[in-house]
Amino acid sequence: MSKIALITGATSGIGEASAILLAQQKYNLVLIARRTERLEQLSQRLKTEYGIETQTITLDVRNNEDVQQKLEALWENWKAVDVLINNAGLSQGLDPIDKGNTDDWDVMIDTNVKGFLYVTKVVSAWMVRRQQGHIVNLGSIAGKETYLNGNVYCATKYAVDSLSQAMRIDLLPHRIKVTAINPGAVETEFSEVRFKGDEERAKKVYEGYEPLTAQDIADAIWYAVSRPLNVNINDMVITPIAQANTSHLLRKS
Ligand code: NDP
Ligand code: 8X3
Repeated sequence: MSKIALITGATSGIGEASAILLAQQKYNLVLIARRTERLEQLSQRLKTEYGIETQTITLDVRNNEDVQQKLEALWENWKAVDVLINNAGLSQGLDPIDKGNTDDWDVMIDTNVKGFLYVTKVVSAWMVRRQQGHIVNLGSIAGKETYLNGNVYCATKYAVDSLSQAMRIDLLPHRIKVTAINPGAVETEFSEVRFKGDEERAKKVYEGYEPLTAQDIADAIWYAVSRPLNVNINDMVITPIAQANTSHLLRKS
């Protein structure tokens, strides 16, 4: 029987690349994000190219009521989720703490921490029922080390780091694996979102070196997911060769 993975933030970047990779591995997929058209296009593509089954859920993970209602509305057979990829997340703004936009702070905290928790609560309960499952959380090197003006985004990813450790403890009696994947610079829509559509500024983030691709991170996720049952990959930090940490990046001038 095919396995099932539920991926949040499947319409772009790391989530989309993970969906494609898991479809290649014949996983049936529950694809979640806010942009319905993109979800439908991806779903059609994966069904046609890889012959898998999919469910799409247009969902803003910040809305706890919707998260509960829309996830619980899935047919029972779709609740046998083997792999949850908690990937939906974003950064908004890059300002010092005294000049930060509090609306941006709310969006980051509500999405990266609260939304991440809302989805985890529902899906981990399904996993506990079956006494099996694997949760993969998208943290960041920003959750290992703070950088200039990263303040609130970094704090949300520190929260993901802490909650990954907490989940590993709480879910230990239920044989549920928890993996935290912590990438450095990956060229996706991340910087365009951070800079609110300013493509020029977003492009500059990746200039002068070769950033990671979403596929590189999907490969790392697949490595963790495809280990034997007795092996759990707890934590991975992955950077481009040009990046030592959040503030040391070697760019060609
Ligand atoms: P993208 O912007 O390319 O993708 C983000 C995804 O999250 C989109 O599919 C978006 O879909 C979804 N999303 C955002 N907000 C919500 C929401 N409220 N509800 C549901 N879905 C939402 O960025 P990445 O692929 O780079 O980012 C994926 C994860 O990886 C994030 O958690 C990010 O913090 C993390 N990360 C990224 C790094 C990078 O350098 N790119 C490095 C380290 C970690 P939609 O807009 O359709 O809802
Ligand atoms: C994304 C990586 O360094 O831009 O989490 O914060 S960074």
